[in-house]
Formats: sequence, structure tokens, C-alpha cells
Amino acid sequence: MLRYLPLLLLAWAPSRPASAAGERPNILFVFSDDHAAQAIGAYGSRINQTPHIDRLAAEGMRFANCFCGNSICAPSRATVLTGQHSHRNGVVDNGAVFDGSQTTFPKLLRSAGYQTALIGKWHLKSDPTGFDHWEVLIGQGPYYNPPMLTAQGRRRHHGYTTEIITDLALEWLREERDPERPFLLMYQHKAPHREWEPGPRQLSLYDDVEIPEPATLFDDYGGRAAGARSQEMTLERHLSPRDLKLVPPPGLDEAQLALWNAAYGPKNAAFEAANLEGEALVRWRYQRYLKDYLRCVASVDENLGRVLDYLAENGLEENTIVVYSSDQGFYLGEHGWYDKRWMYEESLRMPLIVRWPRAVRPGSVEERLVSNIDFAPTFLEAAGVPVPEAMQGASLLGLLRGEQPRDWRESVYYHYYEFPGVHAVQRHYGVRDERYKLIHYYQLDEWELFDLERDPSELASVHADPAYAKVRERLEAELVRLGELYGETPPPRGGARSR
Ligand SMILES: [Ca+2]
Repeated sequence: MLRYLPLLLLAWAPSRPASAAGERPNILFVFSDDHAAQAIGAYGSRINQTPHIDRLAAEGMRFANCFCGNSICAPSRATVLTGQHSHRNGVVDNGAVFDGSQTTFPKLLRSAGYQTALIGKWHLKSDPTGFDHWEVLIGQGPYYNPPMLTAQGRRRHHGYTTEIITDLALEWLREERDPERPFLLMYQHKAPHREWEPGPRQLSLYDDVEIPEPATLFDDYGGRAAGARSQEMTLERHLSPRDLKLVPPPGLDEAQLALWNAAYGPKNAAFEAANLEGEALVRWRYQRYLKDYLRCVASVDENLGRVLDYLAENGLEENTIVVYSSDQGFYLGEHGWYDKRWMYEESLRMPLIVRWPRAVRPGSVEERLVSNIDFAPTFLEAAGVPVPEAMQGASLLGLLRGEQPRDWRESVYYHYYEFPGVHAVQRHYGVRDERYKLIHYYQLDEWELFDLERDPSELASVHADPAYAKVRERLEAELVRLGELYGETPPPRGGARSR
């Protein structure tokens, strides 16, 4: 489990002790939506480059195994704010309204003297609480010309949403930030969420390249429980004309529409002339989907660069904790899919990169199992604010400082609830440790067990394999233990779960 030599640890001496009195760190929380680790250079992407996110990894710590507790937008966001799993904070699916009277880390930082701001995607239905300043997209928000909500009412903006959110974040840093106090800025993108609509600067990026296909693009869903076959999230059958850019997004002005048509018109004409079917059609859809997704990522990365430049130019680099993460992972054609929701690796994993020159050794990689329940305790501890008992995660501060805790968690808990729902992914819960993953689709009473070392793509469950009987028993007991630890009653087998 040791990642680096103790000698190296001793050799790493931060320029000044972290959290020295009167020098509480600023926190810049950069959160994108549905940005999978497979599409980040620092995580070994073979399909794109993300120089600014990679710069954070080169200058900070990359967490190789950060997992969400419920792979869907609003629940992950509620967990980040509260440090609690979904069943505790009440946001179990995207239909739930976040109860803003709950204790959150922004509220606690604000009470402790931090200046707090939230700009961009919120997606929790109730108005944000705990912020001195907020300006958020309404629901998902559009990629172009977004109306945004503030405490004073609606504001309309013109332009591309990723750029607008960045402009607003920079405007807040320049004009509203109080230099006498530490700040928390939650800078949260809508991108690269569906419908993956690229910005004006990226409309033709990747036009001349072929994106490599994943090995499981033509998965036949054998070797797994029934839910893998009955889902509705395939590239083959479940993408809309808008997803595929066969029609432009609504709400573009004349100039934006002209740019859009100039980029997609010829591509769409060539597609129609080709008259593709079968595997060739899936391959075309994969290229179209991935290129648009990666174009949206490129804009997120480019705009992050503007914010990092601002920090550097204004003496804010040294004592600002910059976090890059996304609310969960995503399928980039693996298993023939887009979207998230499953406890399978691609959607379970969250990117998590933390740069903090005062405390973190540049270029370090942490492999221990961490989770989005850990974010709130980390920010609180970094600010010297006591972590409430009710928060279920653990602060990552020790790991960030290169310490080697002896009693770190050895497994993570997962529970997905949104069924029936869009994409028809069955409810499931489970446990993942360093090597194995146990999943229970409790309404179907079907199980899966994966040996991630031998089967990293999770293609063949070994749940019924006698050779894995001991592993299965151990993980079943671990799942019970985690349910008790986090205070969730085991879901009943079969029928609808009441909550
Ligand atoms: Ca999301």
C-alpha cells in the first residue's frame, strides 16, 4: 500500500507549516459535471489532453481511487456539502429537493470567518445556503445564453456557459473578494454533462482525428446480472438527434447558429450520405459523442487555466487549496454506454486532484480508497474548523501531507436509488475494496462479484464461482458492517423499496 519511500517523505519539506495561525488557506473547489477520469491526461487518458488539470496534478496530489457513494448529479453534490451519504442528507436521487437547513461545510466555514461564494451549477432545487454570494444555473442550465439565479433574482447572460461561469468566478475574485479574509469559492461547471454541446472555440476540435474505441464498445452483457441488459443508455439505441448534433441546440442567436451550422452542417451532410448501419453506425455515434464530450472538456480545461493564471498573478497560489473533481464518472463508450449510475468502475470513480503548495508534495499519487463523503471534513480540518460528528467521511489532510495512517478505511459503500427512472438502471448497493466488488440488485435479488485485478472491465461476475466463496462471505459481512456504520437499514429484497 505504501506509495512512496519514507525517505522521499522526509525529503519533502513544505515551504511553511500548513495552517499556520492567521494564515488559513483559501479553498478553490473546481467541480465539473460528469467528467470521467478516463478523459483526464493525469489519469492516463488515451483520448484527449487536459494540460491545466494535469498541471494541478503535477504540482499537487492525484487520488487514484476516489469513489462516489451514489453515481448521479444531485446526490453527489449533496454528499459533498454535508459529508454524508444520500440516505442521511435526503438527496437519494435527482428528484429530491436538498434541505438547505442542514449543516454544510460552506456554512461552517462562513461562521468561522471565511468569505464564501458559489458560481455555476448547483442542481439541488432549493436556494443555496451558506454563501455570501451565489449565482447559479437553473436546474441543469443550457450550454448557451444561460439565465442564472442570484439572491436578488434572475440574470440573463449571453455566450457559452463554461466561459460565463469562469468570467463570473474571476469577477468575484477581482471585485468582491475581501483580501483580509480567507475565501471558499465553489466554481462549478455544467460541462461536460449531456447534451455535450461544444463552445464556439471548440466546434471543430478533433474533426481530423479518430478517437480510440474502448475494448468493450460492443459488449454483449453476458456474465452479469439482468440489469446490465435492460438498461437504456446505449450508444446504439438511446441517443437523441440533439445528443448527436443532428439538430442545433435551442436558444442560439443568429451569429451562434451560423457558427454552429458552419461546423456541423458539412459533417451531418457527410453522415447522411454515408447511410451507415449496424456496427458502422455505432462507431460513427461513438466518434460523434466522444468528440463533443471532449470538446466540452477542452473548454473546462482551458477556462480553468484562466483561473489558475489569476491565482498565480495575484499571489494566491501558495496558500490556496485548489481541488479539481467531478460529481461522478461517466461511460465514454465502455460497455457500449454513455451516462453513469452504475457501481461499475467508470461511473463509480471520481477524479480528485488537490494542489496546495504549503502542504502537498508535487506530483504525488495517493492510492487509498477515498470518497466524496471525505471532501467536507477535509475542507473543515484545513480551515481549523471542528468536523461535526454527523459527517460520515474522514479528512484527507493527513494523506495530503504525505502521512501514512495505519487505520485508513479498507472499503467504500455504494447505493444507487433512482429506479424506475431515466436510463432504467436497477437499484443496487454494494461494497468495493482494494481488489473486489460486491453488488446486490436487491429488487431483482441478483448479485455480482468482480475480481478487479483479473477482470478490470467487470465482464464476468464470479459470484457463483466456488473459488471465490470466502471472498464473497467476507464482502457480504463487510456490506452489513458498512450499512451499520453509516446507519442505513438494508434494503428489502424484491418489490419497491419504501423510503
Ligand atoms: Ca453529474
